[in-house]
Amino acid sequence: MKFVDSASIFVQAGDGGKGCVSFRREKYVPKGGPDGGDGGRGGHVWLRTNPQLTTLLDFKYKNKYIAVRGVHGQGARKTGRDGADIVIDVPCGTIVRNTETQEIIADLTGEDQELLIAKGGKGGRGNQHFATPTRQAPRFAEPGQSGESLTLQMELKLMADVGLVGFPNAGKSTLISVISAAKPKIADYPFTTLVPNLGIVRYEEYKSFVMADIPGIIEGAAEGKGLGLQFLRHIERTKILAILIAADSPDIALEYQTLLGELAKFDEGLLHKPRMVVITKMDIAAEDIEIPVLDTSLAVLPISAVSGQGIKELKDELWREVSGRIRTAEPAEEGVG
Ligand SMILES: Nc1nc2c(ncn2[C@@H]2O[C@H](COP(=O)(O)OP(=O)(O)OP(=O)(O)O)[C@@H](O)[C@H]2O)c(=O)[nH]1
Ligand SMILES: [Mg+2]
Repeated sequence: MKFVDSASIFVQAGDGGKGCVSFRREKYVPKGGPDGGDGGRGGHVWLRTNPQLTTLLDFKYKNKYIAVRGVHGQGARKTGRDGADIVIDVPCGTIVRNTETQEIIADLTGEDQELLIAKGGKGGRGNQHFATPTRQAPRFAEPGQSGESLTLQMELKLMADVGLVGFPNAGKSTLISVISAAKPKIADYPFTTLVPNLGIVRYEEYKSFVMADIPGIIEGAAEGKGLGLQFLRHIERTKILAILIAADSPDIALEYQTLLGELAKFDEGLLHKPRMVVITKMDIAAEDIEIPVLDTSLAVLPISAVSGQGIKELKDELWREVSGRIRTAEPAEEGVG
């Protein structure tokens, strides 16, 4: 099983360059004053959120980030160059912990958010700074300071408004592909989606919301069946859940209960989120399909990604819920997302 939504990396900022010990040498001035320049600062290490990213998978292949040190100072008061900074791109929604203390350093939820995670060491001062009336020829300079280093534990909980939940093959990726610009892989076998996809759904002019498509879940996911429940962490912060069930399901009510059961095993709080049911693949539904009443307060929307049936109504309903314009009988519980 791939754990793409957590990763551990080591970051080390550069050390500062050494200050220089040097004395001015000019023609006719046999013994000039101290002119040793300062060392440059070591390179910093930054984290930066990149809305294009939806997994921490890249860190499986590269998990050490070491910035270079500052250049040492030189004679003639020449300051050494600073070491180049390293910027590490992470997805929005990355929670960063110090592995050693387990303390949360940051929850990077914004777009293009930057965080200085390891500070480069200051350069040492050159001997030009240490001359005094009684010590006109200091033969020493400061060393550079060490750059910070630490091991980070990162966990991703994607930032999205709507989370799609359903059995494999329910049509989650197909839905996100027709209502957003996301182009996920779609196929008629289970577990096509292995990493989450995010799509921006445009609604009228200037309005939009973000939808997350995650791998399918099956009965027993809590015990590790299928891809397990690890991806459910990505819907912990969504405002609402859309539960997708295919119209050709052998038992819609049972499928619904099974999904809720698995959600609850992962996090009871997920059941407190507002949710709706989307019956997909209506174009291949039996003529006499009867959609059972699952819950009287629940919106149930029949759609077909193929014919376009119900897509507009679904977008309307999603927008209403996401923008919080209507409140259902039960107030949406705060603090679970
Ligand atoms: N006829 C019809 N087929 C659909 C519709 N939506 C999806 N499908 C088909 O159902 C199959 C599964 O679709 P996906 O979108 O990959 O399903 P998924 O829920 O993302 O599946 P996993 O990623 O495996 O969890 C594909 O063959 C789709 O073409 C629909 O509205 N009508
Ligand atoms: Mg899929």
